[in-house]
Amino acid sequence: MSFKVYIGGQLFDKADAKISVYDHGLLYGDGVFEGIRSYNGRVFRLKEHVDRLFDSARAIHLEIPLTRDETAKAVVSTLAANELTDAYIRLIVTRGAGTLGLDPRRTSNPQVIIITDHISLYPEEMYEKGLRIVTAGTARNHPAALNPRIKSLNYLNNILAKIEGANAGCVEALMLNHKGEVAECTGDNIFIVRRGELHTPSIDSGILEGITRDAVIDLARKEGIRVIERSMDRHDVYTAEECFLTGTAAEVIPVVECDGRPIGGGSPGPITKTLRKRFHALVTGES
Ligand code: PXG
Repeated sequence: MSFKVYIGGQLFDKADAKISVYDHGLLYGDGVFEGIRSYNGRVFRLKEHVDRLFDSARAIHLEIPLTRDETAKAVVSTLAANELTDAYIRLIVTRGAGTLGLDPRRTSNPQVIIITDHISLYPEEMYEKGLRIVTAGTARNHPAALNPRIKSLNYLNNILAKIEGANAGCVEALMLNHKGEVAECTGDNIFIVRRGELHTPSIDSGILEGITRDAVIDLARKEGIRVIERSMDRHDVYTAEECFLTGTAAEVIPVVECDGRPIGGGSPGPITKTLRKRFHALVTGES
């Protein structure tokens, strides 16, 4: 099945969904994006994703040629046109076509692109048994260089870490910040359980403020679990009772080993399992 792609207000067949090779999104990774999901025909936290997109755009001085409301409506109508109910949505805004030079003032027409497709999930076995991860040697972008709060089209920082993970036989890799503290994984935020409480790196650890992360923090608090956002180091991960990752694609996924050290008992823990269940109920509208 080939889904129609939204570009600048029009729907195109996949084969005809094209933008200029002079687009600075391609030439320089100059643009921003969101990865979003819909469950049972309902887009999860669409407003939060659109708000983060607009914040990312503002931070790189990019004006999105739609209002927030129009952007949200474009996502919903693209899904409807493709008759998708459980989908993965990639919302992209590029700087637009320009000259072969960095200067964004010499570009015009930022492109709004919406791709919708089926979601490709991690195998069920990974949720049952948990992931092994390794620490990448590549540090997360320094916040004073490219702030990790910006979800930009330049993902090379994370891709380099992902390659290191793949070379070690892992689907995810842990990234430290420029101070050597735990930041996040290449496409997921990280949590640990310590003495029955949930700990996760704070935003000023240099991370993307994950929408799944926010939802899981709320769910944990509703369960009566204390949540602490702070700076963390690898000692915290190595000595944790439990560890899990959160992200739009992964949802809540257990981690059972980091850098060859088993975490807790080496299998997914009870708080992780509860939060995964609660998250699933939240996204599918069961609670
Ligand atoms: N950290 C980083 C660096 C991310 O890219 C998250 C955390 C989790 O954020 P959300 O808002 O999704 O809970 C992300 C999001 C992919 C893919 O194809 C990855 C993300 C988003 C969309 C697609 O691997 N990561």
